[in-house]
Amino acid sequence: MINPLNPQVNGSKVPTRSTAPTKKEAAPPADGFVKSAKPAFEEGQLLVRLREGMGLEGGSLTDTYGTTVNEDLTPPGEGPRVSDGSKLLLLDLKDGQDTRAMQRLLSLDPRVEYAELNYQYTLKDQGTIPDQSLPNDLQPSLWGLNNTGQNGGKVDADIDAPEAWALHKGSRNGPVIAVIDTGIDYRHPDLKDNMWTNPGEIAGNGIDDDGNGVIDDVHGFNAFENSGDPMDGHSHGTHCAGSIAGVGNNGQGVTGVNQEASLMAVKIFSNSGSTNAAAIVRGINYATKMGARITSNSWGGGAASQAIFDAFNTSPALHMMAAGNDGTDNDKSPHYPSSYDLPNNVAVAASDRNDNRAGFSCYGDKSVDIAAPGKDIFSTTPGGKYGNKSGTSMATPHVAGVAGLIASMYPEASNDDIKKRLYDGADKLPNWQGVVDGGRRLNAYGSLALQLEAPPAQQTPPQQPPAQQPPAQQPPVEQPPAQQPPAA
Ligand SMILES: [Ca+2]
Ligand SMILES: [Ca+2]
Ligand SMILES: [Ca+2]
Ligand SMILES: [Ca+2]
Repeated sequence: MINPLNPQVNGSKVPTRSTAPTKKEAAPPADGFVKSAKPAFEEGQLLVRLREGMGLEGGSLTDTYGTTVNEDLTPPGEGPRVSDGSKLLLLDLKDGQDTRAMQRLLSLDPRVEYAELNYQYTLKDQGTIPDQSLPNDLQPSLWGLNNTGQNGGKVDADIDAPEAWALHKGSRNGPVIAVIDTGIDYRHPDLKDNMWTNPGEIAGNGIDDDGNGVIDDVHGFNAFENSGDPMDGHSHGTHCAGSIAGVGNNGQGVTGVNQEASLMAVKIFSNSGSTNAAAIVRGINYATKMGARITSNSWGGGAASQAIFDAFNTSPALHMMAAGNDGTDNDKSPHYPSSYDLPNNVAVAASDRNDNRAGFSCYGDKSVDIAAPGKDIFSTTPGGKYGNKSGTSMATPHVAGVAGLIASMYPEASNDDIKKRLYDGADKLPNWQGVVDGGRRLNAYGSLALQLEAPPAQQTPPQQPPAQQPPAQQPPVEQPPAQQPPAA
């Protein structure tokens, strides 16, 4: 379905209210409105606004130029411009009159306020949002994915998920996204198809089939109880999981940032929401061992822990971390783990449906990397249910979701590549300047569409090397056949 609030038009030269007339070239118009280089127009027609006091019918112009009034298009209303015969007329030109030449001629006529071409506009079939890319469960409560101003929100205060889905919707064969939290209700009808399944584990046989130290770890790990069952008895982790990858387009509930994905449940908290550093490290280590590419960490506070730092630092994954809900400046009072100076973490603040900082959200020009929707977020909860939650906990899964989309669409992307896409593809918003680094608010489409600079080309001389050049020094080492590690 076409979204009527984001029409694609071309040819508009009219300054909008947000781009008041200036001498400067108008800034690129807001989302969706693109101006083509050579706008098309209706041949043989002009739109002419008469100066005040001219005849209602534009008859004097007809006398001068032989044009005829096709239609009176004077906008209705009380404005000063519509009083006293200041008419906007659609004029038909005489056969043989050149439209552009007549437009210039009429523009110079003292009776005419302006004369312009009758530009053509096309409501594209949403080149960036094909119909089939809009899942049937993109419901209005999901303002963070697509904000058309519903419920008092601001149009486009969102991550442009529909536009992103035109490029990539996620994949169940894609990167593993670990939700390091209170577990996931892996039986939730809007999550179960997007759960990671441990390929080496046979469910329910009481045997650690893949020898990873955990019995029957089919969809993840309960690091708190050290068991193979990460069922969520709390709700926080299930809610985060739905924002990352609630099953999209299945006719029920919600869609996540990823319509399809591979979600690993790593339960580090008890059902009452407590844990310790050891359980956290245990959980991170499991995610590392089992190949998580992205982790989502909607938790924090308390003491800095070198052990937790080291667990993250050792992991090759990219870790999204909530900035915290104390409403304070993390540059001044660090919040862990998001304030750890790691090469592979991203600290996330929470925005609201008007693109403002949620009042509870921690911030930090240097220590928080990006903002994302985190207030009044609708998502999955245990027992096949749904509900709203607010927090940087809810913002972080949006970033983890986009990181997952990036890693799925660009399987070779390094952590630095993913971070660059997240940061450079984000919306840079004035009211986030000085609040988070770069004033960034997550944009999924921008992150997927970003053109990364190609690596610098090898400066190889085109000529053949001189004949006398000695052969390249190769260590005369016989390469033994690679040792296959014994199957674990
Ligand atoms: Ca949008
Ligand atoms: Ca196992
Ligand atoms: Ca088993
Ligand atoms: Ca769904």
